[in-house]
Amino acid sequence: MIISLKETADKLMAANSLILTAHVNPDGDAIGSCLGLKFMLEKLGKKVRVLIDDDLPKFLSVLPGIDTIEKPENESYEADYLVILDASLDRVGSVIEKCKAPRLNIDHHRTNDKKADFLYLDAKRAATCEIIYELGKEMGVEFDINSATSIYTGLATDSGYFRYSNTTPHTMRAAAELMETGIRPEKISEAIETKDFDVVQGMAKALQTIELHADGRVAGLFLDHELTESLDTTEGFIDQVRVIDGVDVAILLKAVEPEACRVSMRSKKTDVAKIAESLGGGGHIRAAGCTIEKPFSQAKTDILKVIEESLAE
Ligand SMILES: [Mn+2]
Repeated sequence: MIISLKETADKLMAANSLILTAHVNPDGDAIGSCLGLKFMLEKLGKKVRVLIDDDLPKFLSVLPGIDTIEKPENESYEADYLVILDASLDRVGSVIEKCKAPRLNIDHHRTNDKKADFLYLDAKRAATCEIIYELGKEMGVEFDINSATSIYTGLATDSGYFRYSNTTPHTMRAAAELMETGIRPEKISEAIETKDFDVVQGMAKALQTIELHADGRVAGLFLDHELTESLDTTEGFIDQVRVIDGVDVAILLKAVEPEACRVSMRSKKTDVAKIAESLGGGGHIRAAGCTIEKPFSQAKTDILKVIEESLAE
């Protein structure tokens, strides 16, 4: 059932205990929205746990409360609601089986599968954290340095530090208001952008695989299984590709298994959410992804073919 922002706030306020979760392979928005909402709900006296069925990326260790995030154990979890943030139900791993509470889904992905018991979806928002900010206002919770740091992080990372086309005046007003709590954006971005030496070396290796296709309108990094295995992270790699002059669609393809490749896409004109959806994935018009259950070279051929057929004029 689709519900309004107010109904979402009412449900959260009426609950006593909540379990919050977000997608596997979590990013700044997934974790920022879990922690931001957790801090606000705790201020209202709620019992809140955050369960993420994955390892947390090191670059998010700057976030207050990151140590309170739990990995689901082999048990079942009780709560008044399971709140799924920044994803559809099928992207949260084993949490969905381990907690049978009514599903309250809060998301900004246009491609949300709408299978939750209650869904608040606003695809105009740059980040789920932008919705969490609105929920804070709706619930009348005052932002403090902890909730503001978490929410700001999601706003900043999902909007490319307020540079991508999803950035709106509302996004910037939200960020400005959060800044009033005393958070320091330069400290947050510095912490998030800090990389270990071997990560930068890995990026150098990955960048050597760069290829141009479709008369320079498509560019990609194509990481075979061996190279993918040797890398700790590929966070931010695609940004090195999307800046190339004349490139509309940037791709990062990683062979995460011998027979499965994960594809991320960014675009300037082409609707990559549509391309991702046609391959069983999802996302946003300008940033989307999917998994192709095929070996590296076949997956590469397939994705390039689909993209070249879908390029915007
Ligand atoms: Mn997001």
